[in-house]
This record gives sequence, structure tokens and C-alpha cells, in this order.
Amino acid sequence: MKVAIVGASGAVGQEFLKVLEERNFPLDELVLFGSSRSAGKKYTFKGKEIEVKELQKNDDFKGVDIAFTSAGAGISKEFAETITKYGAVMIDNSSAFRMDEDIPLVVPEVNAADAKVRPRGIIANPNCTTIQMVVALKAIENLSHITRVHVATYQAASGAGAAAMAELEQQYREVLDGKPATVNKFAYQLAFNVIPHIDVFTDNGYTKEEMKMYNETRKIMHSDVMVSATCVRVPSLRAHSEAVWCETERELSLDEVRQAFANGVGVVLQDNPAEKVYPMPLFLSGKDPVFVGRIRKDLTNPKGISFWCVSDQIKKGAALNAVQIAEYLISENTL
Ligand code: L14
Repeated sequence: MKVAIVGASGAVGQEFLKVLEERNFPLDELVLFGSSRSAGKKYTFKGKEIEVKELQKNDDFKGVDIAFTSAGAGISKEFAETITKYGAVMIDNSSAFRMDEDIPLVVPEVNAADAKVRPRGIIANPNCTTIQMVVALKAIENLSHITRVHVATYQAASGAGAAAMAELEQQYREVLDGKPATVNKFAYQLAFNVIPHIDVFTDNGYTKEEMKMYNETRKIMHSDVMVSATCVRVPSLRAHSEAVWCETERELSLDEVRQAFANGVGVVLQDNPAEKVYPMPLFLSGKDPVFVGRIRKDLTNPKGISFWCVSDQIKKGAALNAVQIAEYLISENTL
């Protein structure tokens, strides 16, 4: 088993190294690719140093079984042919192919089997906010079909990459020292602020990030559910939080919803308000599951349920989900 990571120096690329090691992923050889800027850097995997190679249009992917790509949509489009032409399965973290009809979009807890049909040799990893939401929604969908969702996200700096996380830390230091904050990675200063703007605006007034939640949720869940999202950047570092309101066909009791989350695949229930138990990004960074709490009936709608969920954006929202897809392919013998 030969595995490649494309975009090895990035926040998600680095997380791939950690997750593959942590899960003892069954690989014999790991190769790392990056831009000309990253080429030559060395990273340690299982005690061994591996040097990053420059990603080029050549035969470097001959013999690669699985390529995890996380270098942006432009690179994914430009190099998909190079990466897949000798049979490597490309598990792509970018938004490049997610909504293409002949590309499966997969969250293993929800639609693992979709990964088996991949005419172009590419499987897309969904957007981070969508991944954690559908893992939680799946538990409710099993009880009764979800017809609509309203969601507000509280997204960490990590979504914009390693440099953005560093910028947030730098901004806090600068502001506390009475200096002007350095702003490169976000539209405005994020420290001591929240910014209701992630990715670019589209014609209907929603951002692309918000439209991803509408379109990707429907594709992953094979559902006609309608999703109206407001995506907001907050000054947390690497786990995303979401306030979710969903409406089901049948009226659900709180007990059965709580039970469904407690038994949900990939879900951990953290819901005991009397003891101040609810999920928070500060304490859940680096963890695998999607944490759910603050479960309530929607006061405006008997068929509505409200909850709060938190998950590590770089882990389940990116690297871990992609590695779980690969583990599924191995377990089903369908690489
Ligand atoms: O669609 O900036 O994969 O938080 C995920 C992170 C888009 C931007 C995607 C962010 C990206 C988003």
C-alpha cells in the first residue's frame, strides 16, 4: 500500500501525517508532495524522515494506491489527471469536484457505499461544516425524515489554513500590546471580533460556504432537505461549532432524540446543562467525534429540534474523514 499526501505542509496535510500514524493506517510507503516552496522540507512519520517532493506533471503517481489531496481547488483540478492516470484513488479535500455528478461526496457515517462508484477515480471530501452537521443529522434522519434545517456556524480560524491560525494568535498579541493588528488572511481583524463572511458572496446574498451546506448536505444524505445557513468566522483556533435547528416529518420526543444522538455513529453526547456540560471548541480540538449538546424542542415549531454541535475542523472536518473513507475502501476490498 503506497499512500501520497498532496499539500503535505499545510494544516490539513500535517494532520494527515498525524491521523495516519495515530490510526496505524496499513501503509508500506508514504510519499509527500507540495509546491516548489515546500519541496525539500522534511517531516517525520513513524520515526522516519520523509522529504517533500515538488508536485509536477510527471509519472510520480505510478504505483500510488491512495492520494490524499489538500492543496486547494485549483491544484486539485490541475493535477487530477496526473494523480489518477495510473489508478491511484484521489480523495480530494478541496471544493473542486464535490458537486460533480460523477464524483461521490462521502461521509462514511452517512453514505460510505457511495465511495464504491467513482468513474473518475476521485472521491470528494465534503466541506468541514457540512461533514460535522450531517454526522449529527444522520442520527435524527434515522428517526424521521428531516425536511428543513437552519444553521448558524461559528467557524474557527483553522478553516483558512495554518497561516490564518498564526495570524489570529499574532493579532491577539498585537492588540494587547497596543499595536495595530496584522490583517492578511481574513477580511477584517478576527481577534476580539466575529466576521459573518466565509468564502465569497454569490448572487442570492449567501456566501459560497453557506451554499455548500445547502448543496452538499442534500447530496451526501440523498435528501431533498432544505438548508439555510449563516456561516460566521469566530476567533477560536481549530474546532467549528454550529447552532442547528431542524424540522422533521414526524414530531419527535426529546428522549428519543437524545437516545438517537447517544447511539449515533461518530457522535458523542455532551448534554447536561445542570452540570454545565455542553460541547466547546476550546476543549474538543484534536478529538475525533462530533460532539452534540444543548438539545431542545424548538419553541416555534412542534416538529422542530434545536441542538449545538462541535467538531475539530482539521480532523473530522478534513483529514480524519478522508482517512476513514480510505479505511472503508480497504475494508470493502474496493481500492
Ligand atoms: O470548502 O475558510 O473546503 O473556513 C473549507 C474551509 C472553504 C473555506 C472548503 C474556511 C473550505 C473554509
